[in-house]
Amino acid sequence: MADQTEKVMNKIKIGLIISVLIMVSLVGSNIWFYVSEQRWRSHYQHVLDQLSTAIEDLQNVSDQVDMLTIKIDNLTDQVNRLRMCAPPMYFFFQDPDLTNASCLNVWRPGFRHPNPQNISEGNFAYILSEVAHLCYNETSGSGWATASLSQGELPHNWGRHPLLLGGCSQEVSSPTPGVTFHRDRLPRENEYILRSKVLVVRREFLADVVNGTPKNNVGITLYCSYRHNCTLWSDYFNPDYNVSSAIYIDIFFSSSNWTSTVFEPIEYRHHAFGDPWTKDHVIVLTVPNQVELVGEWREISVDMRWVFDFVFSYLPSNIESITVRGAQIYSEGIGCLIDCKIDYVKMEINIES
Ligand SMILES: [Ca+2]
Repeated sequence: MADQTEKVMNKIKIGLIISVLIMVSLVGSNIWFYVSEQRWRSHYQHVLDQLSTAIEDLQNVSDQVDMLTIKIDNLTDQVNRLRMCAPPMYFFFQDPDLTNASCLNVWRPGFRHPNPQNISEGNFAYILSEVAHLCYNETSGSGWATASLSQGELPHNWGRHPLLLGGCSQEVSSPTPGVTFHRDRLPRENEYILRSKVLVVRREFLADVVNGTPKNNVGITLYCSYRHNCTLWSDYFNPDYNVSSAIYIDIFFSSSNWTSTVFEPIEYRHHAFGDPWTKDHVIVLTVPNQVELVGEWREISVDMRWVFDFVFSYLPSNIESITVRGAQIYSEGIGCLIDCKIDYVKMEINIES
């Protein structure tokens, strides 16, 4: 009987020990879970705090960006207003009376022909006795050729000569890489005048032209870079001719073509995208009352407002300004000889207009 009782007691003891062990395990597990959860909660809260702080910082930055944007807009308005009120800038030529005979000085001579093997004899471009002498003798009929005197910066790295002048008047002007004219802020009518004095010495037929007729011009080219879509400037010195980087404004003082018996005047008015060599804009206009006769000095007067109105009417509307950077006076022809003299080329301001 005692043995049985002892056995029962032992079972009860074992049962109690197992129960105690289970209870201890459960309590230990709960404590571990509790501690883990507290740790996780603490970490989670820390991350949340960090994210909240980052969001606040970003919001502050965003507010500052908004304020800076408003300030930039205000400053832009002020700059635009100042531009509208600023005295106009004009460009002027160095040595407008063509007094400097040295080709190393202001006006630099140059010759151009698309087929170098056809460059003929008898071409010249120089200054003598304060007069420019310009002649091209295009004997091949194979391409337009030019004899010129240039100053300023020419496109495609063709030449960086003594700079044009810029300022409110010739007297207070100084060398500048360019003077900008905006489509909506052009000189007024009769305010800014190009004047020159020109003599056509000779025109002679020399060669037939395939799919054309012999032609010749005397005039001035204004080389310009341009700005489009408000911010982008043309890549003026890019040597790649497939990139449109410049605008040539060709103002002809005299233009004629060969009719098989005589030279007849032509009145050019056109725009081309891409001249024979490049993809640049070429805008061509002949002055009213152009020089037609050979052997007679003529004074030329051209209102630059008329020129710029013409230029911007032909350019795409996203080109809002042009910058005059270089110039050449020249005689050019195809299939003929064109010999001329130019006494002066100057820009005048009429402040009474
Ligand atoms: Ca002169």
